[in-house]
Amino acid sequence: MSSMPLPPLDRPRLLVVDEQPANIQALYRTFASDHQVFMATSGRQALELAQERRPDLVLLDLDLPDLDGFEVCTRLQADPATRHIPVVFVTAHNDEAAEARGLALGAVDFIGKPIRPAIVRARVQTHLLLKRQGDVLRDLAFLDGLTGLHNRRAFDERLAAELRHAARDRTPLSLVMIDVDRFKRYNDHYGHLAGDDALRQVAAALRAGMLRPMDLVTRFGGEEFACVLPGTDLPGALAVAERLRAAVAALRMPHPTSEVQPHLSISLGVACTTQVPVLTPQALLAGADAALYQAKSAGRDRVQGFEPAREGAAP
Ligand code: GH3
Ligand code: MG
Repeated sequence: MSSMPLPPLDRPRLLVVDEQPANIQALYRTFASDHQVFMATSGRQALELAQERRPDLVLLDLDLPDLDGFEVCTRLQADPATRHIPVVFVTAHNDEAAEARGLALGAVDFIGKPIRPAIVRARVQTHLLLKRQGDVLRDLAFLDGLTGLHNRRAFDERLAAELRHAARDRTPLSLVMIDVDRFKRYNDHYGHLAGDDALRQVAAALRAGMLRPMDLVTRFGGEEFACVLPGTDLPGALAVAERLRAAVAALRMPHPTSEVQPHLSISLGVACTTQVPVLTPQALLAGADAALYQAKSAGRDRVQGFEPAREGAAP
């Protein structure tokens, strides 16, 4: 997997939380030359900045004017968006009970005041390195090893999250299911390694076809791919799907044993939240799957939109 890019090494982002400006200044001076430092003087401000800025580490005092440090740590841990941010308590309370409580709440370290800059720096560097390694592993768990696209797990998570947004904001969301045509014959003709390579090329073409930053294309499994298109209605999604179909056809990868085309082709099924009675991943998937099945039976190498059965219509 030598082609898997590591995330760029931006300057690490630190959030320093302390009611006393003098303490903040001391930590700022310790880190500002090679870190991005955000500063908060209250618990609520700390939580807001953690959401907005997604720091890589929080240096957190226990004594704050509103929520205490324990409470801030608890709330950071409770939110999936901030759970992975390591919290280091920096505090004058150097009693055993406070330290034990902080660590039990999920803090990674406890540093006593007054701070000794070289020691704080060294410990923070260690926690930042662990955080970065954790980020890379978490990212890998959501990537498909063959194509480098996001995997089924990422698809499930994103679809569930985007459906919640769609319901809340009353915006449409579309799903595109994609299946390579006559791929078994391709493998039989060229061998599995060539088949793998073809899947990589298809994946790259699909990825290049995602033009909006919120659009996601994933390897759903085998020779199936799925796109989540937030904020996209059915006509919009049909247009995206047609663009993807054309992009894969334009690769002109020879497929002499397919009756569909002399080159590798895909079939696509599209369903939109506006078409399903309940906003569940299952309902949307069933719609897109049904459409894909129709695209296959109608001759493959085509896009088919979901056509929900009308109420009262003959079966
Ligand atoms: P259809 O047009 O109806 O979709 O026909 P098909 O041959 O594509 O469908 P079928 O489901 O019969 O076969 C899918 C094939 O995809 C069989 C399987 O070996 C192949 N396949 C699935 N995953 C991979 C993979 O990761 N690498 C390779 N090389 N082949 C794969
Ligand atoms: Mg297939």
